[in-house]
Amino acid sequence: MSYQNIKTEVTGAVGIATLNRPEALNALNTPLLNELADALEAWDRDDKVRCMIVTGSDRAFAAGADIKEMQPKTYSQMYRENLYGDQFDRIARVKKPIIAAVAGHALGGGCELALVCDFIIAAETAKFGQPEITLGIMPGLGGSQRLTRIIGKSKAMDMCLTGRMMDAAEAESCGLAARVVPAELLMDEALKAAGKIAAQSSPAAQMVKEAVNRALETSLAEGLHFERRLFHAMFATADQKEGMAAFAEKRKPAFKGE
Ligand code: CO8
Repeated sequence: MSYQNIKTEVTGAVGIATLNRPEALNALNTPLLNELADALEAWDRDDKVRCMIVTGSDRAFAAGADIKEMQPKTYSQMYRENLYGDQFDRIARVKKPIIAAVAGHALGGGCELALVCDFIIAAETAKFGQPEITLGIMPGLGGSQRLTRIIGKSKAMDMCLTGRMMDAAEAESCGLAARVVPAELLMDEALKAAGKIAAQSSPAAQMVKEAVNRALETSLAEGLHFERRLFHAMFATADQKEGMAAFAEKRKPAFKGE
């Protein structure tokens, strides 16, 4: 598949999608988001890929949704086209784990793209923000919802109301970023984490993703019930037999994703 706005490669069992609109600091426009959703969905269907990374450049993960594309739109166009919304929904439905490897600016839709991935590994240079308010608008791709569930009301209000940026250290301390690493090690660390995930049972990794995401959507009692049902279901997989047999036999498991 050849793309114009992203670069893709598969290393081992890890699919890497690199946003590639350097002239616009990877601003997310419709063609880029279509390509990204297409690529991630294709890897979701491909048994050879078991984990994915979305990344940008040293300067910007993504400096937001494309302001120039949005500027002339009317209410009715935004509503009818659901601009960017369909692609974000498609990405949110990807079942395999996705790591966001973030360096530089992750602003507005860029921060929201990192949030729709499963966890964020940030370079020390990363800067997160929801500056929509400074454009006379508000977040529209999860910045008032996913962000609030992750960093809490007070910090989400601060980010969304003032439009200020958060550095990598603050992002890690409030749980937005899972880890912070030196910029030059960002892809090494992301690949190491992705490789580790890809080496596990693929059904187990996908069910973990589903269960953790469910925690953001439901009550504790419902979430615990859902987790328990998935846990029981794992005993129908060959990978559960293999993982536990390997432990008992003091050897490495060879998971087949079955
Ligand atoms: N959209 C379009 N173009 C952009 C964007 C963007 N979000 N960000 C940067 N660019 C372009 C600039 O226009 C510039 O292009 P040109 O050279 O043609 O003028 C080029 O990228 C480089 O940018 P700068 O010269 O500004 O680079 P600096 O290093 O000086 O500044 C910043 C970097 C601070 C990141 C600055 O570019 C900036 O403030 N960008 C905008 C950040 C922003 O406001 N992001 C939020 C956008 S709104 C949004 O994301 C809403 C999402 C919800 C959509 C909901 C739909 C349902």
